[in-house]
Amino acid sequence: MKREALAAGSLMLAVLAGAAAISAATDTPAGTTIYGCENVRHGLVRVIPAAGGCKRNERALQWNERGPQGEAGPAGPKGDPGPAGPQGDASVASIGSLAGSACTTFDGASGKVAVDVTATDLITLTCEATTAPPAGPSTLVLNEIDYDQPGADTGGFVEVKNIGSSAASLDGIAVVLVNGDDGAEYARKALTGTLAPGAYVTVDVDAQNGPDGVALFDTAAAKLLDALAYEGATASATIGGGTYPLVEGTILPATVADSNTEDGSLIRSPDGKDTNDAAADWVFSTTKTPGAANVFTP
Ligand SMILES: [Ca+2]
Ligand SMILES: [Ca+2]
Ligand SMILES: [Ca+2]
Ligand SMILES: [Ca+2]
Repeated sequence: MKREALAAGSLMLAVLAGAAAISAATDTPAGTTIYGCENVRHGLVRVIPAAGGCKRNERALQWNERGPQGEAGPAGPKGDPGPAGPQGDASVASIGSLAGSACTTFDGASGKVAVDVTATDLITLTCEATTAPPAGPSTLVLNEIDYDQPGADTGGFVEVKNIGSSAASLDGIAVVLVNGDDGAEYARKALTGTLAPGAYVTVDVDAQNGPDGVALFDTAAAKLLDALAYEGATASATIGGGTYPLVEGTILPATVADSNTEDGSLIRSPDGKDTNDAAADWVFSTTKTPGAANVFTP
């Protein structure tokens, strides 16, 4: 009988302990210890708020109510809206004003913004690559010549410029110096490589004092590209078996010539100007600019 009574007491303890645990789980902060007192005679258990409150006929008990963590609960309600953001840049007056703005395409090409608004107010901004204008022809001209220096003539040059809008191949192109007396070629300097639009190439050559001529000649096509007759007319030059006039338009007056007393050169002015009229295109300048844009200094 005593054994059964103990068993019943244990059952009661278990039930009461379960009730206490539920109560503690509700009222006690998670992770704290629950304290109780068991009546040694009846097996009754009471929960006390802290350790040390049991009577003489009670046995102190303690246990922790915290079990393994359960699954996460459902999401909570939506929070309050955040504070208003700073004011935006007001430089864009309208969506339409974005049209034509500079942009970069997905492929990395520079382009301009195109704006499209549909009937349903759907706005589409597209960066359209800027298509480069088709390249024009290359145009090589004689641009500057220094053939006379104060005293002995040395260190002369002929400058060639590409005034076209695309690169020019110089292969097969030559600067040809022509004697004014008989129109015969007396020197030739072959060019090679490529000349970018707007670029210059300088040939070191000491051309004769005039009346003489200089020609820019395409030897492959047997074609005169540009010419200058200075200090007199070189009306007919013999180059590569053909004959070519070296006077463009109005002959350059003999007073417009390189100098034996003043340092300088004959230049196209403004730089690169070629109207095929020598008197209008060429001047004497006391500023020499081999390989660079011409500068007119009287
Ligand atoms: Ca001289
Ligand atoms: Ca000179
Ligand atoms: Ca010309
Ligand atoms: Ca120059």
